[in-house]
Amino acid sequence: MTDQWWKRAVVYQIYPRSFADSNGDGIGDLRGIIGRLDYLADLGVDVVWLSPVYPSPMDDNGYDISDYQAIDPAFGTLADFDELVAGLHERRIRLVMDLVVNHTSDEHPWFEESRSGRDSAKRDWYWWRPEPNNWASFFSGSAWEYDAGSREHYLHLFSRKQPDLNWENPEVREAVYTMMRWWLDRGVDGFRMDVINFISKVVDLPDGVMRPGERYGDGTPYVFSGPRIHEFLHEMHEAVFAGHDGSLLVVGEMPGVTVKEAGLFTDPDREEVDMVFQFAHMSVDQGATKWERIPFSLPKLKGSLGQWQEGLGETGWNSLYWNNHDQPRVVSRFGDDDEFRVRSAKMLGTVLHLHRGTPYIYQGEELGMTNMDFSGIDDFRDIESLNHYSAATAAGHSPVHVLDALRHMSRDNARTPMQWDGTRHAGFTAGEPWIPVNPNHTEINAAAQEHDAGSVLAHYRRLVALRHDEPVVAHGDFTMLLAQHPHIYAFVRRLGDVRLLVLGNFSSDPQPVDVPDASSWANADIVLSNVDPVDGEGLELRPWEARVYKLDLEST
Ligand code: TEU
Ligand code: CA
Repeated sequence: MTDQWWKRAVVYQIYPRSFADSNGDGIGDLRGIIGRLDYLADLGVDVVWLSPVYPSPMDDNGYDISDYQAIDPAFGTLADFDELVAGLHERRIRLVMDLVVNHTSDEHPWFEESRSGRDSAKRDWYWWRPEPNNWASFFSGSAWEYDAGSREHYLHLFSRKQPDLNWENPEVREAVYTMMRWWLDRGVDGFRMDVINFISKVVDLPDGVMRPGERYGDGTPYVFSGPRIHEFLHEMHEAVFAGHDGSLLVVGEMPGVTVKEAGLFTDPDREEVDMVFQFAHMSVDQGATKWERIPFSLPKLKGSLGQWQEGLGETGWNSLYWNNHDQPRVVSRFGDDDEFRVRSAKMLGTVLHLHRGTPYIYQGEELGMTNMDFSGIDDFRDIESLNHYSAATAAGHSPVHVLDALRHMSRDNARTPMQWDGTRHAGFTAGEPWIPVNPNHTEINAAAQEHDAGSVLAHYRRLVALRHDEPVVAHGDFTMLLAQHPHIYAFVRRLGDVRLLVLGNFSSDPQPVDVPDASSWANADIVLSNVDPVDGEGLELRPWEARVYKLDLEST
């Protein structure tokens, strides 16, 4: 088995549109990232995952690609890209690109040729039907669009400008593998593969179940991890990754994936992917849809993450994340973004990063950035949010109610500009930002935390260092404790004679902690905490406190 270096790695996700703008047009770009490489090196991360920077009409901010082998002028040039790769590699940081091949843009030459006529050579590169089925799009409305020119409908699980590719067609697969090899030859170190478990569909596209009150059916049972998904991913491994003797990182984003399926996808012997992004813990505070909030329950969150720790304990591997460009900020969601913002941000990072798996830091998470207090619908930019607003209000939901749901769950909460300093527009741009900067940047910003040992940034640097220095963090097994405790997250990691006890208080009240054989931890060292421990107080955690004990049986 190749050296699975990514088990010791920490990944940093950059959403280029909102990271750093170098030319004052209010849109982040590659030269902006190049200007911040030392910041990433100081944080200690091993990999950068770069969300899409390819030419795109930007209907879904780049997840709608019209040319896979170039850079969108808004982000820069291929020369800028090569300079970025060189700058990262100089700092021993690898670059993982975003691979969006479940669908293309409707302005991609492949689709333009496909829609040019029913007998087009690329007609079968997409899903065309005389009549649509009843499937819903993830961005509201039908998953089908009528093309007047060729008088048929095409499938688009996301926006109508994101037609789904037909992976049943070997020409499509070969074209994708050729493109992937082109980027690897250019020095790229792997891929984050967008909704990659959607590429194999049940080919007769049966109607989905209609939920009461819904206009469209749920097609996901015929899309999630379809009949040929393992065949396609293994074929891709053979065609693209096999020659790279494990030096790459390949992570599949897989909405709806089960623990069992993930065990198959990430089993090294099966040569499919190294790890997956699963979403179970991202819906613990959601009702039937992401817009219907339900009260947060810590036992439910522990139940979900615990199940994945156990399920992939022997074979396979987990990705660990609270945030990405599709989720609201975790400190506002599961933490306390007011009185205890700094402490809860550190506690959430500690609890996540010490699980078994590869942790992902989303830009700004290491600063404790919060959700945005959006004033009205005009503040939003995200197609999913805007489509939901118009669909929900058209269906009679009160705009106030829908706006409230958007404030909590909209993806735009993750997409407000990176807060580099306290100046106008947070040092993100000298121009007018494409989306408003969070006014709390005057308090929450990188410059203020750079040299502050008590900052969230300093704590994340310590977290990354702990994974690099303590093999138990990367390779230890995982045992959940106090699974039903409503406020305490507690677990043990073990590797040989070394044990870690990780404790986190998810409440604004002090919490006594009664862990099994507590006495054995009495003479353990505290290797990380977010509140200066007071001696002799036994195992009681203050509000939002995190503490990590290390016991080395060999030395005691
Ligand atoms: O996201 C897929 C996906 O699962 C999200 O749409 C998610 O369900 C939703 O946003 C949560 O609310 C990927 C990309 O990460 C996302 O940015 C793209 O919009 C989407 O695919 C289509 O490419
Ligand atoms: Ca720019």
